[in-house]
Amino acid sequence: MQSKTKILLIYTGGTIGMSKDFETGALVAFNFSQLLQHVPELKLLDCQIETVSFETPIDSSNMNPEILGTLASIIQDNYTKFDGFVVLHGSDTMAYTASALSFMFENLSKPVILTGSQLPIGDLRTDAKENLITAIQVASLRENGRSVIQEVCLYFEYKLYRGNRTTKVNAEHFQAFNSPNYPSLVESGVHLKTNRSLLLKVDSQEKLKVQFTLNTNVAILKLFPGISEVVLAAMLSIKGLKGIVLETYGSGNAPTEEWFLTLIENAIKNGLHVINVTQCPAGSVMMGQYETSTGLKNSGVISGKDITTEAAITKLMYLLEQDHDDADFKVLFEKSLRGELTD
Ligand code: ASN
Repeated sequence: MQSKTKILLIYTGGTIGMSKDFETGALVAFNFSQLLQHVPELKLLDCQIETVSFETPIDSSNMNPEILGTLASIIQDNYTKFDGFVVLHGSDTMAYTASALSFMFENLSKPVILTGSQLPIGDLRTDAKENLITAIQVASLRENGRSVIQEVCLYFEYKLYRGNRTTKVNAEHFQAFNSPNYPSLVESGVHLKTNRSLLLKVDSQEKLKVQFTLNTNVAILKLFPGISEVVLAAMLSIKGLKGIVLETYGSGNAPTEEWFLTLIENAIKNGLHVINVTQCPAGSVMMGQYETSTGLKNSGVISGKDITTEAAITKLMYLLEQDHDDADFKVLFEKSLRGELTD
């Protein structure tokens, strides 16, 4: 007889795991060993679930590279024991964590599904139960002895997305996430509909490689009409800065004023990696399409193509921890490592 699929449920914090103290009305983190009692439906699932909780659950606004490293260790330490992982996480920075984990885990052949909710699991109108139950079901999908999903994903409100393609788009709707440049991988309705052609294909012969650290010598700068020379100069001359994500207009456009281009050009000559990402919610950077991006292209600015800002900043933090010369760095950034951009 085939043994049941084993899923490790990791609680990091966030609204999903909080319950209302009916005396004070405040949201408090509940003891996660009682999870099965809170969601009796989990017993109906055809898989074996074990749970582990952060000692101190966090609101995801407090997520940082050190805690990401801890989360990556929990997954790696349990990698051979379990068939899939469901990470309960606050929604605020979930897209960043999903992006970061996708880079930190190379040759992943098991699902790592992040989910959470807008309302606590104990709330009458909660979205937590559906998100949790379906995330576990998706993580349990198997075929020919292998997991169907072999990448880091985010499940929210009836849709499974590639994690590094997501962005949080709404602070109060149950539909809190979107994946503007890549379709959803699974849709949950009466049936779970998997778009197989969209899934990341992995070479199952390759061994899992985990990078536990991320470089924090990075920044994000969003352009706006009126950005001044002193602001740009100050940002680009931050001590120790190794990389910056420049959120530009439209298809990667920026001012053509001489001071602007000279500052960018000199920063790149001095070894700074400058990534061009569009501030539009969807679409791609195409440097050279307009005169307003030709200067950036000629200066050696790296194209983020259709990557999200969340994936761009975490990819930058990931690659900066490795030893690449400038040319290799640009090539690696501009190609898809985990399906985060369209080549
Ligand atoms: N502030 C919460 C968090 O990100 C929001 C949520 O989970 N819905 O931890």
